[in-house]
Amino acid sequence: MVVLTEELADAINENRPIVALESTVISHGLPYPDNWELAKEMEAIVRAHGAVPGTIAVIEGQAKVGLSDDELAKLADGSADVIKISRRDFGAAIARKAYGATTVAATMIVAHKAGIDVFATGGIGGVHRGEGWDVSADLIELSQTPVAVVCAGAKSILDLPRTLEWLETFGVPVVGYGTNEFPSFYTPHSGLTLTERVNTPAEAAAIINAQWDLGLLGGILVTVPIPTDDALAQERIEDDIQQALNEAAQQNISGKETTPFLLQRLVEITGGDSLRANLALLKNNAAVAAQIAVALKPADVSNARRVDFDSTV
Ligand code: PSU
Ligand code: MN
Repeated sequence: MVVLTEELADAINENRPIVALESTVISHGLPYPDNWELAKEMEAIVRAHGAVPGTIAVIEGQAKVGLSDDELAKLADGSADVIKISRRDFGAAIARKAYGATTVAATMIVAHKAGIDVFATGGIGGVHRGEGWDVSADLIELSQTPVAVVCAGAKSILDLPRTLEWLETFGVPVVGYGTNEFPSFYTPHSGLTLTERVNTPAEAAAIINAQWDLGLLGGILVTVPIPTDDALAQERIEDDIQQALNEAAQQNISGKETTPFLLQRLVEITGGDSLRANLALLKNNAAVAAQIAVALKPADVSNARRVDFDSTV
């Protein structure tokens, strides 16, 4: 069962626009205290654009939407042992009354159970480079859970052509927001062309609505390029990524450790430049997601798709 704060339960019952936010980026994607400040800032940005933020995590075995300051701090400051939770990990984390930070996949699951249609994150997981068959559960979730995920594409630590192919195969719409190109997280460019472009929140909302109205209840990816001023230089970041990937291979990093390892090494290798870019795109995505949530008119869509939520706290 999913537990909502009173504010979020009210917002859902009153069909107000809501934006879900994930917590793996807080616990495993960014260093302290930037992660704590970012979590608070993303919530504030969502509010400033007229929507209610719902940060999602597992707290002492409860899947929660909307966190207190104390709960957010526990996820951010390293004082608790926080598990990285994807679809497969919920049961164990809940049974053990653990703290868990939710990935894109896990955040989509909880958002959908609560009746939330829009979710802002940094970048989705995808098909990793190499022949190791490391494919993020985020992709599978996008194919089966009706939440619109606003992101800056996928990082070029991944195999972006294969990631896009995978999304096409499994029927996930990928929409460029003000771009015809799949953004590659730290830069607006990847050289990969998208089939759909929108220029306004209303256009994005119309596509989301139309897809779901037809009963195609899967995820929709809205990809927003990092703002130009915050973007990193393409060639340099590619070299740095290659270095991080080489180190991961040398140290036999695998499974769920891979993405956090690469992100942390990149922050170190770039002397903090990748961190600044990451923070900037997360805030930008929060603003775009809130505008899409406002344009989506939750009254039209959420009620039909709501699954269930439990008590309020
Ligand atoms: N992208 C980021 N920062 C992150 C992640 C992605 O820029 O912290 C997290 C997201 O929560 C995503 C997860 O769902 O990494 C993907 O992990 P994996 O590759 O193990 O599926
Ligand atoms: Mn993986």
